[in-house]
Amino acid sequence: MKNISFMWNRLFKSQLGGAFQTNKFFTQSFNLQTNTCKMSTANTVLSSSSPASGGDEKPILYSYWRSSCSWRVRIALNLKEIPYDIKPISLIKSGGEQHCNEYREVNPMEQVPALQIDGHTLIESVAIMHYLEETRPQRPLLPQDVHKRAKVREICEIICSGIQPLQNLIVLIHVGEEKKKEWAQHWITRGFRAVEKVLSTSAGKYCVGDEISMADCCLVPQVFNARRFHVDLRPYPIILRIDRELESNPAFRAAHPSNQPDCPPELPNK
Ligand SMILES: N[C@@H](CCC(=O)N[C@@H](CS)C(=O)NCC(=O)O)C(=O)O
Repeated sequence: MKNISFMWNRLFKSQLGGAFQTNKFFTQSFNLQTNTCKMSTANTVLSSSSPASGGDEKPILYSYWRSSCSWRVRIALNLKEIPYDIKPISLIKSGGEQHCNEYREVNPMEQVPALQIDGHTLIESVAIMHYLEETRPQRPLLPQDVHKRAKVREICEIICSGIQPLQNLIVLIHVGEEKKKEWAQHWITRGFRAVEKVLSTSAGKYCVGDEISMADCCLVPQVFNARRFHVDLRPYPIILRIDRELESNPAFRAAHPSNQPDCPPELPNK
């Protein structure tokens, strides 16, 4: 059994440089055999320590490099400086490892992400981000102000309920190869029109004011998806500005698909 460890510190040093390296030591490790959906017991045994302490064991994130929902959680973990291990679940290999019996025990929705943390297995990216926010309040992802919080949730909801599910892999397979691009473009465009409108009153430097929030964790991966489907983004200048602003943020960059252990070597910039 061959283990590969990624010391993100090295990545930060080689690719990012600067501020994020100090005392931030993200170790993402994965096991080549997990790509066949065999999960090592060593990695699934978790500490039962209290959530507030973060437990002794590193959380394990079931993730796929190009999954926007996994990416949201990776950003949140990185922003909160929570070290974690990644178990890649390939959404395409052998018809999709998310559908294998063993993974269905982890996530009965047969989707990524899932997070093992504090002795629990959590699914649903937004619920996971809220759990992290409530148990690890450092570097808050929700504003104090209740109106601003509502705006953050509004943007998350448009993206996570109104856009992503409609262009998810399982839906696109159902729509068919011929129509899938047009289908995805239609729903992303419709949702982005709404997001842009909300941002026109909520945005500062980021989606809501000048602090990075959950809304930004959701927006950036969705912009990546929009580009994948060749959506014309010119009508959305605020979305584009915020995406550009966050492009160089170390927590966002480390979470980027091209920096994931399961990103195919021939696709580092896709
Ligand atoms: N509401 C779920 C959606 C998860 C989801 O759609 N994940 C996608 C990847 S972004 C997936 O696993 N798709 C696999 C499939 O469609 O078979 C969440 O936010 O976690």
